[in-house]
Amino acid sequence: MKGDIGVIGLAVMGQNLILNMNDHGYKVVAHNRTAEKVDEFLQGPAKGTNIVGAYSLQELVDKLESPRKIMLMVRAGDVVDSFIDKLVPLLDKGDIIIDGGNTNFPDTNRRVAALKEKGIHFIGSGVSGGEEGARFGPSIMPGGSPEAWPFVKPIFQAISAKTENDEPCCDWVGNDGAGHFVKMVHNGIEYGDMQLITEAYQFMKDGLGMTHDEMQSVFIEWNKTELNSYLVEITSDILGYKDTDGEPLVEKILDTAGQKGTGKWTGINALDMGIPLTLITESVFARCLSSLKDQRVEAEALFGKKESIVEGDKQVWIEALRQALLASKIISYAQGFMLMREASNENGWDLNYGNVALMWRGGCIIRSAFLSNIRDAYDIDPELSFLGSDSYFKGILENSMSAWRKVAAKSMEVGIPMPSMTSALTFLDGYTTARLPANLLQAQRDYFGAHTYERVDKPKGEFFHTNWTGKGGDVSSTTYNS
Ligand code: NBP
Repeated sequence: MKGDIGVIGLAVMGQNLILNMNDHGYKVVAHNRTAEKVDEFLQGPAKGTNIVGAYSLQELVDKLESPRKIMLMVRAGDVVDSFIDKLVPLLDKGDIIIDGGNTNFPDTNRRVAALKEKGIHFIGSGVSGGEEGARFGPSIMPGGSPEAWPFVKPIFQAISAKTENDEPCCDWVGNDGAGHFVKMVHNGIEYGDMQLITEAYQFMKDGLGMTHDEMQSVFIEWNKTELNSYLVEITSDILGYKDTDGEPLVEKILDTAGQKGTGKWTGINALDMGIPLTLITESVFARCLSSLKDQRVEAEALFGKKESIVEGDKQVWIEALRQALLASKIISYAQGFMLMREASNENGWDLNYGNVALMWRGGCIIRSAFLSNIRDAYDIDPELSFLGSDSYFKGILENSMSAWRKVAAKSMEVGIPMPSMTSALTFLDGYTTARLPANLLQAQRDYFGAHTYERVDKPKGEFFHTNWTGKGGDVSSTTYNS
């Protein structure tokens, strides 16, 4: 009997996905560049299963049922192109290559188009959930050649995470690089969620002087509220974890955050598309700032250490912080969905935002109860342009406003950096202001560069230039927007 699917790449993700597929009754053929890893896998975790090995790409291709489905779980970038180049001469028309790595979506756009010319279908799929997700049910976000989806769907939906209603956290996202785009936004949102939690931690630790056990209890309680999520849950575990000397391990970890690029890509795309994705972008910059450790140590010595004491009833502050965190999180998701909407319009992907929320509901790092409410919001209005306008989320934003402002103001007053919570509030203030000071900005542009402006008392699209000093000419610049 031939194999149902081949997987190339036997590192943590590949091995665990294969074992997951095997558990669901699929016969998997496993290959890896370094052949010894195939043997190690077959004699180790795969021992006693139906998984078979292939020591060359030809052997892999020969062992697969038609149309062949070959999933790459290798390092993103050139390695994926190199495997595609080697596979194509061995494949038949109608065969399917799947890239399950963290690929930047323009690469997927390019690969779908290039392989289409050769009659090969290509799927670029986000896979989230790390090692445990891959093994027992990840969130899977596939996009690419739609003709390939019916062949891959049963396998992917079987191995994916399920919601409490047993719905698979995997569905077709859209054409071309849509799957990898949605995975990129997922990762950007993950950056935002993590940064917000760290800001709450710093406020509690430095501002309120709380112990780690106290903070752990707060996160345990928060996890019983609308903030219920995987990241809040693991934060409570981390805060309670003691090193061998009985002290909290988290305080012994160097405060410089790493990043692998997906948050940065999300920010770059937001700038390219003109979407104010402020919270995620601030979260990426917060990681960049954290990495300037030596400079920060010098600067603290130069400026003096801040005494960031927050006075007042601790319980009142903790509840205010919870509300600020929840409201900021709504803004982060609202901005992320604005970005997806713009990308969907620009690329003709026709994204289903309720389905995206459903795919993130289980298996992935940002899984949370909250995503069910997002799904409901898009069920009510599939074209919702701002998540905060949905009645459920609008209610939370309004109820949290006073506490959110207090936390933001206090953090500024005592010098606790909270870039994401404060920028989220500033965004909402801007978004809900019908008249912003951009009129003055347009006047400045026209003053120094004859960039022209539109008038509130004239039809849109009519442009005016004023000779502000009486010295300039009357020639205006062209009125394009980049
Ligand atoms: P890695 O990203 O560490 O990749 C390891 C695999 O890539 C091995 O099979 C390795 O082969 C192969 N490889 C490398 Br590295 N360089 C190669 C080359 N020049 N030619 C051929 N093969 C090469 O594995 P991973 O952490 O399992 O992740 C796989 C993909 O899934 C990545 O794109 C990753 O970003 C993504 N992802 C990872 C996670 C996670 O939590 N780790 C979560 C979600 C998505 P070798 O054994 O011969 O060196």
